[in-house]
Amino acid sequence: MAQATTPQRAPVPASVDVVIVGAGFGGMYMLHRLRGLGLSAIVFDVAAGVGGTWYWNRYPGARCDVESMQYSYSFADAIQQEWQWSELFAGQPEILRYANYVADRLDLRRDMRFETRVTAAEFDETASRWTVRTDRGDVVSARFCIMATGCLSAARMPDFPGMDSFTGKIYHTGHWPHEGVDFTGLRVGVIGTGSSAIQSIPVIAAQAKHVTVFQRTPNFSIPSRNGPMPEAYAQSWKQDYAAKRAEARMSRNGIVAYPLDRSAIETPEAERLAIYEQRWVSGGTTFMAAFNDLAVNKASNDTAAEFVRGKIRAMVKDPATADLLAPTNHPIGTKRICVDTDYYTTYNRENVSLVDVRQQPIEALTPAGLRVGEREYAFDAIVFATGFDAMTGALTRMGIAGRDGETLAAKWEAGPRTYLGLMTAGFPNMFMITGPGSPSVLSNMMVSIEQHVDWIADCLASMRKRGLDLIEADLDAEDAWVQHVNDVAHTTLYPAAASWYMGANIPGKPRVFMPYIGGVGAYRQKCDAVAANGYEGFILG
Ligand code: N01
Repeated sequence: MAQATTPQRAPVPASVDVVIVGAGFGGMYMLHRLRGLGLSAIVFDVAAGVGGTWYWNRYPGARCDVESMQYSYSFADAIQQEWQWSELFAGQPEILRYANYVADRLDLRRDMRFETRVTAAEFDETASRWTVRTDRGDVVSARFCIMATGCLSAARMPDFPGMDSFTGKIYHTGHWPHEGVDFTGLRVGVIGTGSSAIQSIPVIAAQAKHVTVFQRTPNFSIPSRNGPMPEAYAQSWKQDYAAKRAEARMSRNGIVAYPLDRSAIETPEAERLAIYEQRWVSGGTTFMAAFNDLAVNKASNDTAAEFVRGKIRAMVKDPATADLLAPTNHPIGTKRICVDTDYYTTYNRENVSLVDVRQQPIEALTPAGLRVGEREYAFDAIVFATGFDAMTGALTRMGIAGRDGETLAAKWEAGPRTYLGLMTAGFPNMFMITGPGSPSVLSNMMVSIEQHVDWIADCLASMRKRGLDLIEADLDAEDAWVQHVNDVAHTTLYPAAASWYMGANIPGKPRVFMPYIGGVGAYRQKCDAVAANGYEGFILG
């Protein structure tokens, strides 16, 4: 958004131990840990405040699909005891309030500079330091650079012909206006049917004159069953937080989900359906933990997919619309499963219609709206719920250059390459929080963020103790890890879907399964073992 005047900021130091890019939950906790080690640090963020994802994604209905009691920091018991969540699944405004509360509580902002975009980070081999530049003319020298840039922060806008010709308003869910949008009486087009669309469509439909949804790929969505937080439920978590957090850290997805340790296909049908029904009634993404083989066995997966398709057909009155909404082109869960409030039943409203753009894509925006084939649709506003250049976009767009001036964008041209998702060879002293090759987006991000931040902080402390000041991923270790990430992904059904996990949503992006699917607990053990073995696979100097 254009700034009339450049906002005031506190001075930026010329030299620090660590530059952190990003003031979301990753950058916030990283700063806190670095302070605890007595290291100097500065955090840059293009936003005007803390919160990252929750700062930007202010679209109507934006809500976390990990339960509130689990989607929060665990590192400070006082904070987790005193913060009160009002709903089972917190909405964006409440999560942003929480981020601000933590920032206040830990006095984080004095080392943060907002409305400042990092435009370059270059490694100076002679000095073994990073030079970080910003769009406000800052030049900072740092021993370490930590990228807390988020996995879903680089919004993706398709470049339809005629984009500039549309005379109505254009919005992207990932960059929603802070003052909100009133759709009352308007004709609204929504492009996309991923998590953001599925959450926002019911809310927009309740306001707008008419909503037309353009769907390329239908998605599986599970009802959230959100509601006010029962006091007794919150207390049961708070009383047992230490044990529950420990369980989440060693779990598959960083969520206490009580997975059933049995195969779907080997369970008699009546019993299997009863289990699905029970998960459906309790709601949320833990539906996928109903059996232990839904991600790896197609026949088992089919039973879950068919169960959800049956639910969609039962909820949506018009059979043709129900058919369009029932996904058949990917196994359930292999595109990020969605969680909703009244999504499918919204299509029973008179003022909502669905347009299939799989065979016949959106061709162009026009002054009045958009065109699909011969047909033009007229709108007052178009909402792009078209997602993100996930996992790599924020990093490759930043102007990062390592040894010999090699850019990260060039190194990752054929797909991201990291060791443990923490570092990439040729870029010494540059860490990533929840980078590609780590469980990140396949997990409760809070759990994965804390694990990475703790690992990095402990690594820096260990280096200091040993008098070391350089760490870099070893290329062989990186190659082996990339291979392992790939091998594990291909034991699952995930690569069968054209998902953003695979880079498939960005034209020309290499098709590589980017996150690590081996499980949060197993991954943590691997990272801990690497550290215990003297940072095996890293070159230290
Ligand atoms: O983005 P998406 P999102 N013409 O990439 C469609 C997290 N999240 O912002 O599938 C027509 O999932 C595209 O179609 P297709 C969560 O991890 C979490 O919704 O590529 N359609 C797709 O339907 C999530 O997965 C929460 O065929 C076009 C949609 O746009 C991730 O963020 C809430 C198109 C994009 O869906 C991203 O979700 C929200 C075109 N040219 C988000 N281009 C919660 O915690 C794209 N599409 C609840």
